[in-house]
Amino acid sequence: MVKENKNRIALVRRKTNETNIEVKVDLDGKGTHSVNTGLPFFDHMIEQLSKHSLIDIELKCVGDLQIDSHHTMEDVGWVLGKAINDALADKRGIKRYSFSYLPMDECLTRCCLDVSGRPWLIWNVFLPAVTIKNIETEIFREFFQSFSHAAGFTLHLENLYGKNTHHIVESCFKSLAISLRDAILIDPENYNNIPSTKGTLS
Ligand SMILES: [Mn+2]
Repeated sequence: MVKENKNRIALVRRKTNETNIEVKVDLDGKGTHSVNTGLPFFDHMIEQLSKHSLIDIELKCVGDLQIDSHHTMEDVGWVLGKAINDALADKRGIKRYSFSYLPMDECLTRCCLDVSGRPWLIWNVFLPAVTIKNIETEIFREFFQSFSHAAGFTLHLENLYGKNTHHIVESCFKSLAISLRDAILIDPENYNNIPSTKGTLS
């Protein structure tokens, strides 16, 4: 009964002079993924997002990595966010709100998410200005910025404490994944309604 919603699947392609990206998502997947951006650490993060949100993600990006990782990560964020937004369609029946606290060894990160159609990013995550395998840590904010805007998410990410840069970054992706899994679930008590008094979340 709940599954009367049509398949929540989307395919988005985007080609510019800087990146050529194709992404397919299935919101009702099993967390399977195939990710190739040319940036292994970034692939590892997108794989975490898939694994823990249960969103199947097939993603291929050929970007201008000879310049740096900025365009690739920003544009992947945009296209992935757009695909999730497309797959959500009118957002009928979803829970909409969720949050999670994600511990990773010494580190704790909180994600609060509203699948609102009102893009906003709060990024209270302070990363050492280092690089992880050719990725300057400041670029992770750009990923979450473009992702939240294209997805139409009000996304608040805050690292409460942590020392290890890899853990801090990974905890952001994982806490987003856990929140996302919950927020996009079809609520069996409310499966035919759009969860807004306004009547729209687009
Ligand atoms: Mn890791």
